[in-house]
Amino acid sequence: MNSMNLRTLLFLLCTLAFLPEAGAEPVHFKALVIDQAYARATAPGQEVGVVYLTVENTGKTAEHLLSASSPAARSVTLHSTRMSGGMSSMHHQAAFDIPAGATLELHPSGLHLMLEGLKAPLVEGKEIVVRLTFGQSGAVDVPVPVRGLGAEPDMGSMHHDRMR
Ligand SMILES: [Cu+2]
Repeated sequence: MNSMNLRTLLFLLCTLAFLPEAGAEPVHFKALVIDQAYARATAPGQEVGVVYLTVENTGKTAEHLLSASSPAARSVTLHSTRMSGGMSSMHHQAAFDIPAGATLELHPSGLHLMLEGLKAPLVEGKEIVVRLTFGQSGAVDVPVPVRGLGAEPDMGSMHHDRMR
């Protein structure tokens, strides 16, 4: 087996290994259901990390995710990713809207939470806690498992776009 095939095989094995565990157990918080939370593992010395999750608003009024924080990082910011000319760029967002009955989805190549000033590398298999603060519902702590680097395609990568 040449190295190319081996790399492909390893990638597939990693991907398959992660498929059944989409994230931690759903967190039910008032009218909100927070699900599929995970963070991406980081290399030593890497200052930023990324967190993805979904928030379903089962209530009858609009909700907004206003801010986030974590003991694992100096700050957590709300970001969007935009593609233009094959390049992806990130933009700070003041809030993420979650209309009544809708589900906010953070995912690679879209909206995400950015951990800035990581206090230690995020290690696959470990878990961090991220506090989400909503306009109506208030704050809730969400356990966020750390998944391997190969678990998902990179943010905004062509590979990811082709699969959609
Ligand atoms: Cu970002």
